[in-house]
Amino acid sequence: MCEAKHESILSSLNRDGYVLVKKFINSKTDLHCLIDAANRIVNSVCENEQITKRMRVNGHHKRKRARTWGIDDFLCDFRIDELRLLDSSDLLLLAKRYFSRQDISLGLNRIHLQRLEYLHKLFWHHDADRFNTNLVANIYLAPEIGFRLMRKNHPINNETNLVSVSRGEYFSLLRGYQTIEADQGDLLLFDGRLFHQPYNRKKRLHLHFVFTRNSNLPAIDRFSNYKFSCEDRNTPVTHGGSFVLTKIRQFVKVVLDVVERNFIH
Ligand SMILES: O=C(O)CCC(=O)C(=O)O
Ligand SMILES: [Fe+2]
Repeated sequence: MCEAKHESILSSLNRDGYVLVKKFINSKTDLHCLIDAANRIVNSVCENEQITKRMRVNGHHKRKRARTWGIDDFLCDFRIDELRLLDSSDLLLLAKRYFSRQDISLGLNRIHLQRLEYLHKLFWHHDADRFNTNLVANIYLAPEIGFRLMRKNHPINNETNLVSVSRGEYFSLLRGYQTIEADQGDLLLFDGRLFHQPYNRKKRLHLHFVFTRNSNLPAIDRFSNYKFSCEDRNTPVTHGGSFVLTKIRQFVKVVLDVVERNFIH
């Protein structure tokens, strides 16, 4: 990607906290290679409908095929030619330039998917508690409409802490958000500090990455099963287990936050 394009992406990102880069994956061949790779992984991970620790599932969707909305560490299953394709996509370079630092790495990598049409709506939340800590990138492999976020200058970005399940409910009536309308091949970059809400109604498939400072890596996603090894994460969990565990962790975090703010001086 040329220097002028990089500059314009970075300047939007610095101004608004997010940018939608149209046709980031411009070549049809590259796009199809990524789509095939993502579908291959989705099919193999979801093949026997058994939930593993790598899968993010939604508890309230009864139809099993609809439950999985994320697959962690998809890069483990990428072939070398597919990895090269991402390597050459300039994403890490953009992240380093955004942070103005060299010690930036890819932390979380996940495929987000939806194989049936229904409402996928998670809670409003931040992925980071300060600006310039996490840069989130989505590469869309299918058209997707609905992801919501607040521009950088929206006051709510500064007034809310990392939001949990219960507190998230209060934000369902928020106004003034941007709705992302992405086509195949587009890239969304946003600062993890922006308040955002995953929201879509149709099928979806995108690659999701979080870039961060090396020193933040173990803490990159407090609510994920990050500490498990790839092998361990492929083992099945009991019905809805990881979902329930996530909720409990989130709940404990809220309680600790409240105690810390009110009782510890
Ligand atoms: O798009 C999704 O389903 C989840 C994305 C997100 O906000 C997150 O994982 O923090
Ligand atoms: Fe998020």
